[in-house]
Amino acid sequence: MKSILNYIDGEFVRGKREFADVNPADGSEIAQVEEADQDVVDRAVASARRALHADWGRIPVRERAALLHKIADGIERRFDCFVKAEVADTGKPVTLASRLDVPRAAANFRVFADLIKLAGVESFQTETPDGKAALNYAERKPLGVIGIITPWNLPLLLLTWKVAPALACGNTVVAKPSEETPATATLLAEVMQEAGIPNGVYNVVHGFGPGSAGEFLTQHPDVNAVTFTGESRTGAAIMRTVASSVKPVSFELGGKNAAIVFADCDFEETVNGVSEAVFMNTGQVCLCAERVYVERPIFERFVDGLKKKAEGLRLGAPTDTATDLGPLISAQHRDKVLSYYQLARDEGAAVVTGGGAPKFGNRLDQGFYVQPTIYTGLPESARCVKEEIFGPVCHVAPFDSEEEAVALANDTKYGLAASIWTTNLKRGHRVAHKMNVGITWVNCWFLRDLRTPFGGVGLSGIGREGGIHSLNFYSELNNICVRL
Ligand code: NAD
Ligand code: 6OD
Repeated sequence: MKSILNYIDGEFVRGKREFADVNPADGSEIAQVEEADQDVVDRAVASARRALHADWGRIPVRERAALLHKIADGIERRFDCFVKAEVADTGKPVTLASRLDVPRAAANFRVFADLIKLAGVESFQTETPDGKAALNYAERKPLGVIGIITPWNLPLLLLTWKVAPALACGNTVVAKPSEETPATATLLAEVMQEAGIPNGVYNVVHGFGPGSAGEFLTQHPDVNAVTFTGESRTGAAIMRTVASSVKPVSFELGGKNAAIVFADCDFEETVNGVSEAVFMNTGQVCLCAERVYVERPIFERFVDGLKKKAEGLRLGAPTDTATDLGPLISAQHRDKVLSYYQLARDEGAAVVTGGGAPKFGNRLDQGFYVQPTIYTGLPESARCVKEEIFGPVCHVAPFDSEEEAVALANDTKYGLAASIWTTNLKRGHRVAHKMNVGITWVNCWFLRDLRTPFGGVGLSGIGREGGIHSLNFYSELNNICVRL
C-alpha cells in the first residue's frame, strides 16, 4: 500500500500514526497517510523559520519569480500524475480536474510570479508644518512563516492559491491539506524539489483538525499568520485558537449563494450556466448556487429546463471521460447531504428531481454518490434554504420584482457569491451593486481573473485574496518617512 508522507526541510518524513486515504468513488483504500503529531509539526515550523532567515526572503524578486515559474513548469510536466491523484482523492471527474484544478494550480504560480515583479508600493510627498517636505514610502517585507489550512473540494487549486502568493512575497509555509485529500500536497513537494526551491520553504504536515496537525499548526507560537479555507464553523474555531497570539488571518469560508434569473435572460445560456453553478463538482464548490430565484413569468419553464439538465447529467466513474458527476467526498458527507434531502421533504418541499442515492449495480454502489436534486415550494425560513448543504442540490423559488429578488438573495448570514442572469445589462449592474457578497457574476459563474479580489462577507470570510490583495496579506508593509 502506498504511503503519503509529510515533507519537512526537503525530506519526506513519517509520523507516529497512519490513517487511510479513501477513494470516494468506491470506498477503496488508496494509501496510508502519515499523521503529523506535535513533534512533526514543531519540526516543520522550525524548518520554515530557518529557511525564512536563510536565503528565501532575501533572494532577489526576479529570481524568486523565476523559481515560481519553474514550479508551474513542474506541475505542467506532471499534469497526468496530478490529475490522477486529484481524481482518486476527490472522486471528481477526470475532465474537471484536467480543465480546472490542475491548470489553475500552474496558473496560480505564474500569476503571482508575474505580479510580484510588477507590484509597486505607495509613496507620498508630505508637506510639513514648517513649510518643508517629507517623503513617505512603504517597504514590502515577508510576513514570516505562514500556516496554510485547506479543504477537500478543490485541494490543489486552493492550496496553490495560497502557497504561490505566500512564496512570491518571500514567506515560507507549512501547509496542512485536508485529511480527505492529502495526495497532491505531497506530490507538489516533489515538484518543489525538482524546481530547486530551497529546503524548508515549502513544508507539508498531514492530519486532522482538533487535537491534530491543524490545531498544532494554528496554535504554534512560531507561525506568524494563518490562511484558511473551509467551513465557517472551523474558521470560528481557528479564530479562537489564534486570538491569544493575535495572528493575522485570511478566511475563505462557506456560502449559501443565490442565482437571480430575470425573465429577459438568454434562456438556454442561463439554464446551462445555472446548471453548472448548481452541480459542478457535485455541488462541492463554495461558490455553488443552492438558492435559485426566477422571475415568475418564466418560473415553470425554467424549472423544467433545469430539471432536464439535471436528469441529463451522467453519474459514473470519475476516471470515465463521459462522467459529468462523481461522488461526494465521504460517507459522512453523503449522509449529511441525504439528511438534507430528507429534511427538505419534512419541511414541505416539492421534489422536482432526485432526492436520493443512485444505484449502479457495480462497485460504484460502495461509493458516496447522491442524485442531483431540485426542490421547489419551501418557505424562505426553511433550514434547507438557510444552511449550506454543499451537495448537488438547489431550491428554486419565484419572484415578482427586482426589489424582491435582491431582498431574497441578501437574506442570508453568508455572503460569498451571487450570479445575475439578464440581457438588460443596466439592470445587471444595478442589481450587482446591491448584492451583499464578495463576488458577483453577471451572465456567468466562476469566471476567474486571478488579479481580482476574492472573498466573502458575513459568515463567508474575512479579508480578500487575489492580485494585490494576496500580496498585501502575505506582506508586512513598513512605512518609512524621511524628512527632506
Ligand atoms: P473544514 O472546515 O471541515 O476543513 C478544512 C480544513 O480545516 C481541513 O484541512 C481540516 O483538517 C482543517 N481543520 C478542521 N478543524 C480544524 C481546527 N480546529 N483547527 C485547524 N484546522 C482545522 O472544511 P471542508 O469540509 O474540508 O470544506 C468544505 C467547506 O469549505 C465548505 O463549507 C465550503 O463552503 C468551504 N470552502 C470555502 C471556500 C472559499 O473560498 N470561501 C473554498 C472552498 C471551500
Ligand atoms: O478560484 C479561486 O481562487 C477560489 N478561491 C475558488 C474557491 C472555490 C471554492 O470552493
